[in-house]
Amino acid sequence: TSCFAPVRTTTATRGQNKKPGQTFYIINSVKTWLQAQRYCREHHTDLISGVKQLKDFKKQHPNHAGRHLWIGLFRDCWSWSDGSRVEFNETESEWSPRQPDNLGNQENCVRMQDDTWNDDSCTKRYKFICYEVPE
Ligand SMILES: [Ca+2]
Repeated sequence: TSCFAPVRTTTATRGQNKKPGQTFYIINSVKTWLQAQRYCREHHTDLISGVKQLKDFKKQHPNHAGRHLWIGLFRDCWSWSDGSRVEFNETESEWSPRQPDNLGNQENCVRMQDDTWNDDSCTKRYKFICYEVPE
């Protein structure tokens, strides 16, 4: 089951000073979730993180529905890749019907499809969304 404890990672500062005007990049190269996180941190800022970013992304890219895209949400208690606090509750989250199901007890990362979330195996390869904050 999911858990909504505050993030404890040492990267927590990455997401604390999010500025407006961030840019989103849909990376059309399939990677595992960890590879996707590394790519975003090397080339941009991080995987898309937080309900507000997902809403902004939806506004800026209304035609992405139906694609499987890694987002920054993962389970360790659920956390966002950039250390943003997990601030959604069950009513604000956008899980697909019957998700998260943690199928096979190995689904610890989250991808998006049709604007809803599905936990999936972190080693599967999907395209993904990075964000970048202005300097
Ligand atoms: Ca699932």
